Amino acid sequence: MIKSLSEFEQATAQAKENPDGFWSKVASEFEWKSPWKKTLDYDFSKPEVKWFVGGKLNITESCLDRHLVTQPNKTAILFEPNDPTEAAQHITYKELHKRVCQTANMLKANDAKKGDRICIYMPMVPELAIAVLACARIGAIHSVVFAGFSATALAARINDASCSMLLTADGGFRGAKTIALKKIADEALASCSTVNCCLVLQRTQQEVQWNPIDKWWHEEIEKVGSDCPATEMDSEDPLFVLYTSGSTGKPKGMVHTCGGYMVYTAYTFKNVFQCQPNDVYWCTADIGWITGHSYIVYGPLANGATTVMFEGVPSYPAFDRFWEVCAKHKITHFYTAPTAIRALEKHPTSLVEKHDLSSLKVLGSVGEPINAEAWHWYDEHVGRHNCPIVDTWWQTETGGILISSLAGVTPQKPTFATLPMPGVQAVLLNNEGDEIEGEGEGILAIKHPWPSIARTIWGDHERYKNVYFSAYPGYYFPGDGALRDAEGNFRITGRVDDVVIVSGHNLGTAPIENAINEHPEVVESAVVGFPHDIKGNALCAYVIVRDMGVDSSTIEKEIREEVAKTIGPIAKPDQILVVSGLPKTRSGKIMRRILRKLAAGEHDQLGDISTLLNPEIVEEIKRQNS
Ligand code: 7RM
Repeated sequence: MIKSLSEFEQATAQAKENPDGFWSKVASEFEWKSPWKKTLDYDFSKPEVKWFVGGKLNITESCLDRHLVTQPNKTAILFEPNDPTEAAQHITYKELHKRVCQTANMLKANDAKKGDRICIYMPMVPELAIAVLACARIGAIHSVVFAGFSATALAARINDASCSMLLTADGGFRGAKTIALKKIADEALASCSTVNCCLVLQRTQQEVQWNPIDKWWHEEIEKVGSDCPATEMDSEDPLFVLYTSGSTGKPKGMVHTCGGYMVYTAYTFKNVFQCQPNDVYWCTADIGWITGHSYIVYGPLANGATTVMFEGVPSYPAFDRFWEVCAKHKITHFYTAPTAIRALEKHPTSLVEKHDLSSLKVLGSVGEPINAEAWHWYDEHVGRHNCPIVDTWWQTETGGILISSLAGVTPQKPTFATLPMPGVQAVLLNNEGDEIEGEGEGILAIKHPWPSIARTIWGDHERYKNVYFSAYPGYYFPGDGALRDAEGNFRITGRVDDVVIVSGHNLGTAPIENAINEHPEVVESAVVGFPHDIKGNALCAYVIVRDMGVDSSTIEKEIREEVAKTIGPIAKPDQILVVSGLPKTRSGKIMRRILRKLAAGEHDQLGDISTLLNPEIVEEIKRQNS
């Protein structure tokens, strides 16, 4: 573990000078069945990336087996149910190992084989993490689909990867609601011909329809033993596919491989969060997202940490649920998204203050740029100015954190993700693709591969090349803009695809949103372009205000003044709509594609909005717009 700024600087220098030597040393801390012959083979022009070439392993041996010897009775997974009156579960490493092996045997007994794709559509219960690890145990490629997705979205993902099996549950609890997962799965499977077995976990005990390919999890698991040797995998065999939305409608199945993913997620977990042996680490994401894969399951378990799985939502039974759980389990590390912080920030601080949060040592943020107000609220009310905040920038495609401070070790700076991890060569490019030196603003790009970079898009290597390696040859292009201060700290400014040309001026919507968010009444905003007869495009700002009862014409005027002052009069929005919410993906990202259509008046061309967190907000905006 990196323990000081000078150790960090040393690691960064070593990794830059000799990446192979650096990562080879890191990788030697894990369980390998046989060593690799070459540390790295890559060519960004193809593109092709291979790490730990020829190495053989099974990731579950590093996540489970090796801890059996050293800490069998330590809690591996601490499960906190949706219903606060239901008992929490403490699953030790020994128990987890046993349940993973048993589940792996259940998959095998139902014909699952190495290389098969298995879709997992489950609520946030321990069996979800166990299923993921069971797939890894037998070398089946898991494809977890977030349990909030619709039947159409689920079917598209199952078909894209030709999954042969589906793991699901009768239903799931989410706040005051229950979600009929089996019913949605049935609807999806009606158009999925490759699936020949559906294993159903009982969670809600609700009634379900039964089809010939369905089997009850609890019956199947009874039939098998708990001895399951780990299948030998090549370092570059796929570990999983995870879908992420693209700029077109078709989701991209990002493929991650065994060796590099293990090494990098474990390395970044250890150094970013600085977990100590008795700490209790809680990442509030869902395992349906990359954050859950890397920093609920694989990263923490590879480090022998205690990782919390939370089934519920921040608002149930009340808006203090996060803080109640922190106090209950004496959480030391709390990792969440800015969207959650902003939602909670709207409620009285007494909801935070009434809980004893003195166990907290480190706070984390992920998913979008964290605005200054949310950062300070988090720091003051949750961290009580006593917890370093790690603002971690990364993507589904990157597998692990690329830019972040190391908690309490490297300096933090509000709204800045700060410095790249050792081994990550982040650069800023101008529009011509030349590197910008020193302080500046531009397009973020990465020069050299890190071990957990996605290797391809499932079934579409050409798209992988076009999206990530073609715009700026020789670099990985993540699609985000950034600025860098004199100390080399990066601040991610937002997606660079969100650029609008107004009267011939290229305007990034992210800085305009930042300016609008400076208004004390504004909680969150989204700016999009829409066609305009004279300007080509004009700007529409959707804003959420603290108090919906306020006089909106005053706010509109003040917002225009603020934007004119910080960016220039050209960036003043033509239209400002005060709304009660913004259409968001289930992981909290604003769906600008939908806002653009709404601003353009194309109300009937919104496409599939069923994957939204809050589809009802679309109706509200439509009404306001007409
Ligand atoms: C981990 C995750 C990736 C996109 C990425 C950014 C944005 C994520 C931050 C951030 C600013 C951050 N994967 N993003 N983290 N922007 N600061 N700390 O979210 O594939 O779902 O999204 O999210 O735009 O490209 S993701």
